[in-house]
Amino acid sequence: MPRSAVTVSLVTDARGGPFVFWDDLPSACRDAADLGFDAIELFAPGPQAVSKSDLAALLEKHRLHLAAVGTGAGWVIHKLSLTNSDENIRIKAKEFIRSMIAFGGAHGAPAIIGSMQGKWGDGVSKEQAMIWLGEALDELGKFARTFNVPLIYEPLNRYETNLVNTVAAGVDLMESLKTDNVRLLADLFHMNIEEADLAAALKLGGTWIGHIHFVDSNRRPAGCGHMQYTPIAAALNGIGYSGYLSAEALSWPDPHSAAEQTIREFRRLFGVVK
Ligand code: LER
Ligand code: MN
Repeated sequence: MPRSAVTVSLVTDARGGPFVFWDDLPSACRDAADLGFDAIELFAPGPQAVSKSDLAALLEKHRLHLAAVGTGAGWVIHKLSLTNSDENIRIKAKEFIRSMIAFGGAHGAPAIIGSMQGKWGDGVSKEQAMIWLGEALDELGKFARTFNVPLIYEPLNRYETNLVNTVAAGVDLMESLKTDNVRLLADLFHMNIEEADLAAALKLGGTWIGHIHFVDSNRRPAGCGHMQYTPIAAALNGIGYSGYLSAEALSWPDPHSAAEQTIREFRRLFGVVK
């Protein structure tokens, strides 16, 4: 049975981005718990954003899990990427991601590599970028295992990366790795741009799929665009998906309404009453 999660951003520079709750972690946790979410997904500026004990206390108080932590701040704030032509930047990108793996891992949550994958071009060939990306995923996936969590890798749409845009390309990348501790994130917003058939892509992803960004075609909360969720839910049930459906959506029309809309749609699709 899939579980529900909702995003919280503590990254000021990401304002306007697809996150439901913003800035105030305690009140986001209260609202998420009151609405009946199982977990929050945290987008933080770095591992120091909230102490291990404060986060553990908040999660415990509200009976929430930590679904995942994003690493995108390494790109948004520090302009780091795993495929930059400068070796020093690639090393710093891996250090940042390691710190976020440890941050999430302390709460049983995996880290997500999305925008930190970077792009090819600017003197870097696609072949070279894919080699660097594969090596980084192997190294970081192995590190994540020391916390008993997988590492989550996210294909993005063509306007955000030119490396891996589809679930099929993501599966090829997963199968080329030495580690078996990396899983794919299927973000329905990116998939709506890139996939011919979202349900077929999810079936193809099968057990490689470890996390879902649950959102509508226009990046508004599920149910506020033209996404066809019935075949998506059937595909997820068909592959036995039991991970999170996490609302990485615009806080439209406002954070509370976006979260409420998401959990209503989640329950309608998966029939879960907490
Ligand atoms: C960005 O578009 C996205 O979907 C994030 O989850 C990854 O940085
Ligand atoms: Mn996403």
